[in-house]
Amino acid sequence: LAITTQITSPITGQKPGTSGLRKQTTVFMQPHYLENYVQAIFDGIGGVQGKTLVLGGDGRFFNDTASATILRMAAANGAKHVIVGRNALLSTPAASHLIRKNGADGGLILSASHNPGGEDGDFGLKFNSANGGPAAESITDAIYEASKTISQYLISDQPAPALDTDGTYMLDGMVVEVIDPVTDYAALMETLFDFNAIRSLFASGFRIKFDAMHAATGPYAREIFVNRLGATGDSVINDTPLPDFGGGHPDPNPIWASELVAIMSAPDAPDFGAASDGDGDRNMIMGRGLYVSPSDSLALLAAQMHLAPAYKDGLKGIARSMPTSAAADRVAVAKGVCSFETPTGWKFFGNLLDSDMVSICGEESAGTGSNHVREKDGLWAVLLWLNILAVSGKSVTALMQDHWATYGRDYYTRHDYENIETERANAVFNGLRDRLADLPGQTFGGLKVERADEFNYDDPVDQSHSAQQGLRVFFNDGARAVLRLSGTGTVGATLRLYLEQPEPNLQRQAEDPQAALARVIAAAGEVTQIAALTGRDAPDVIS
Ligand code: VG1
Ligand code: CO
Repeated sequence: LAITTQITSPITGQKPGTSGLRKQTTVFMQPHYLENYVQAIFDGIGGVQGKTLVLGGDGRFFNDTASATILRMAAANGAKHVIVGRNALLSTPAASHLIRKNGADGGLILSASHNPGGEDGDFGLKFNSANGGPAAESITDAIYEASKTISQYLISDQPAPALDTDGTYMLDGMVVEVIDPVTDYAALMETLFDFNAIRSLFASGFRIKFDAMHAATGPYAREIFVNRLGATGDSVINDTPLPDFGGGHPDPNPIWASELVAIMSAPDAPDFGAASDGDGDRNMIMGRGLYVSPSDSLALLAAQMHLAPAYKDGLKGIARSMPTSAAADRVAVAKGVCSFETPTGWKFFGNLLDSDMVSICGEESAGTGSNHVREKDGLWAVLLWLNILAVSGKSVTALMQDHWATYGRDYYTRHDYENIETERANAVFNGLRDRLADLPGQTFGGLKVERADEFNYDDPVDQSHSAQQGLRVFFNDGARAVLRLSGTGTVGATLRLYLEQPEPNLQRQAEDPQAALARVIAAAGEVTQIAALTGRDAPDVIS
C-alpha cells in the first residue's frame, strides 16, 4: 500500500454552517483546504477504518477533482467500501437513500446546493450520518474542533479510478463501487406513489414542465417523468447537469427560476410546473399562473398526503422550521396530530423522523420531505403533488383555494438582503436582539407587538439544546416577523426577513401576498431598521 502522511496545519473558518461547509470554489481549491476538511470529517466521526461510505455531488465545477481526492483519502484512512454515483453525481436525497439502503456508515455530499457554481461560484461539502441525514450539531461541532487541531492527513498515492463506468474497482485495498445515480432512487419513488394514476393523468393530456436548472435532478426527472410515467419529452427542461449550472443560480424561487415562471404565466401554460435546486433537495411548485409558497405547499401536502399509497394510513405528526408559516400547524390541529417547530436546517428533523413522531417535514425555503429518506427531497414533493392532482382530479389552483377555505390562508413572504457588509448586518441583527425585551406593547406601522423573543430549541428526543436560532416579533392579529442571518452564504452576510399574516376570511384570500402583507412589511422595516442600517431600500430576493 502506498500512502502519504501529509503534514498540514489548521486552516481557520472550516466551520460547517446550516448545511455543511460552503466556500467560494477558489477557497476550496487552495492547497490542503479540501484535504484538511475531509480529514477533519473523518477524525470528527471517530475515523473511517472498515467503514462503508456513500459519495456523490451535484455535478458542479471541482466535483470530479474533489471526489477523486476524497476517494484517495478514504482509502488511506482504511475505509472498506465507497459507493459512488457515476461521474460522482448524486442528488442529496438519492445519497440519503443510498446510505440507508446499503446500511452505510455515512456519506459525503459535494454540493453548495442553491448557490451558483463554477470556478467563480461556490463549492461545498456536507457529511451525512448512518441514518442518511445531515450530521447532528454534536458531530458538526466535533468536525470543526478537529479542523482546528489537525496536523496531518492521509492520502493514497494511487490515482482514483475513473468514475464514468459502472463497476467495482480497487483502490489501496478499498472497494470503489460506481453505480447508476438514478436507479435506486427511482425504484424508491415507485414504492411511495401511485405511478399508474400519474401515468393516466399524463395520458389524459395533463401537461407538466419541470425545470432541473442544469443541476442534479435532470437525469432523475427525465427517467421518472418521461421514461417511467410517460410525460412528453419536452416536460423536462434544462436537464443536463452543467459545472456552472449554465451560469444561473440553481435556486428554485420566482426570481431565479424566472424561465419557469414565464412558461407558467403564458396563456398556453401547462397544468403544473416545478423546479428543483442544485442538489435536488428543494422544490418550487406552480399551477397555471400561481406560485405556491413553500409554506402553503407543506400544509397542502400534509392535508392530502393520505391520497398517496405510502401515506394512506394517515399522518403521525408534522414538523416545520421556525420561520415557516403556521399554515401546517392548523392542519396538524385539524387532524389531531402533534406539530413541532424546529430551527432552520434539515438536521433538526432527523430525531423526529427516526422516532417516527412525524410523517412530513418542511421549510419555507422550498424544502419538503418525509420519513422515506432523511433529507428534504425535491422530486418526492413534485411526485406527491402529482399523485394528489391525479387522485383528486382538481387543478393546483382549486386545491389551494379549497385548502385555504378549509384551514384559512397564511399570507407569507421572505425578503432576503444579500451580500451585506458583515458589520452592518450584525448591527441590524444585534440591534433588534438588544431591543427584544422592550418591544411588547410598542406599535410599529400600526401593528402592536404582543411578544418578542429569540428562538431556542430543545430537541424532544435527545434533549439537546440549540440556542440563538432567530429573532421573532409577534404582532397583534397573528402577524409575525422573523429575522435570521443566513448560514449558507459565502460572501458578506445575508439577512433573511420572514413575514406572515393569517387570513381566515374567505373573501380576502385572493390577494397578492406582497399587498396583503404591506402592513407587516412596513412594521418589520420599522422595528428592524434594515433600510437605515444597511442603506438598502429593497430586498434582493422576494420569495
Ligand atoms: C438555507 C435555508 C434553510 C435550508 C438551508 C440548506 O439556510 O434557509 O431552510 O435548510 O439553506 O438548504 P440559511 O442558513 O441560508 O437560511 V440547501 O437546499 O442549501 O442544502
Ligand atoms: Co439544496
